[in-house]
Formats: sequence, structure tokens, C-alpha cells
Amino acid sequence: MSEQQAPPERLVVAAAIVDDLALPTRLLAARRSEPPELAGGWEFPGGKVEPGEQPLDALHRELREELGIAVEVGAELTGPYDGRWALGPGLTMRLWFAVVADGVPAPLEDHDELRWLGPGEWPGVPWLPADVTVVEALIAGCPSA
Ligand code: 9L3
Ligand code: MG
Repeated sequence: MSEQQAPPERLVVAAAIVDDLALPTRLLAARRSEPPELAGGWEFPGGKVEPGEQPLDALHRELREELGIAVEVGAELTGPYDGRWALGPGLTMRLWFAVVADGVPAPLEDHDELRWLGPGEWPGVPWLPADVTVVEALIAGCPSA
């Protein structure tokens, strides 16, 4: 009898896009329009790393595709699962701070609204359940938020 093998974990990369890497006060949240079961939930923009792709390359690609921007990437906000954040069955996420280096963020793909959340507003949108934990950790680490 062969044992049941768990499917390989898929890595998702995402960005906490802020106004200033040294002293973040504003955070960019994106409202999903796809797929229907996630539509209306707010998230850190990003997406799945393709096979053979480096995580940071995937992050730059996703932000270019989804928001039309180039970013400067800062520190990683590591999660409790080997540095990653749990998203759901078979999916974990890595997340980095980033600032916009070129372009103006626009909801080009998979989102229908973007919002810059100011000080005190970071918890104030209905984040996807998986992203709520990350927002809380982000706020705890950003006294200026
Ligand atoms: N996901 C959750 N929070 C996020 C991101 C970027 C993604 N901040 C979840 C939603 C999907 C899966 O990860 O179930 C893959 O994301 P995408 O490639 O559809 O953006
Ligand atoms: Mg995405």
C-alpha cells in the first residue's frame, strides 16, 4: 500500500506597500474582485510563485501585473510557520514591506479598489481572514501606524 502524499505547499508572496519604509504611516490595501468566494475581501497584493521562480522575482511580477507599479522592497515580516504565514490548506505566504518606486497603483487585475489606509485605519477594512493575523502583526511592529 502506498501512503497518501500531501500535495506540495504552494508559496504566495505579498507586499505591505507603505509610504515610508523607515516610518510607515500609510498602508495600501487592495480589494479582491476574484475569485467569487474571496471577492470583497481586502488583502496585501501579491500572488503565487511560479515553479522555478524566485520569491522576490514573483513579488515584483505580481505587483507589476496587479497594480502596474515597480517597488523598492524592504524588510520581510516573518510569520510563525518557518517564517511564513498560513493562508489555508497547502498555501503559505511570505510578506515584505515595500514602497512604490515607479508608477501609480491602479487595480489592473484581480482587484476592484485600492485604498491608502492612514494612521489608525489599518484594521478598518474587511481583510481576508488569512490576512487579519498579518495586519495585527504589522500594526504591532509599526508604532507610527
Ligand atoms: N491570498 C491571501 N492573501 C493575500 C494574497 C496575495 C493571496 N494577501 C490567497 C488568496 C488565494 C491565494 O492566496 O487563495 C492565491 O492568491 P492569488 O494568486 O490569487 O493572488
Ligand atoms: Mg494576486
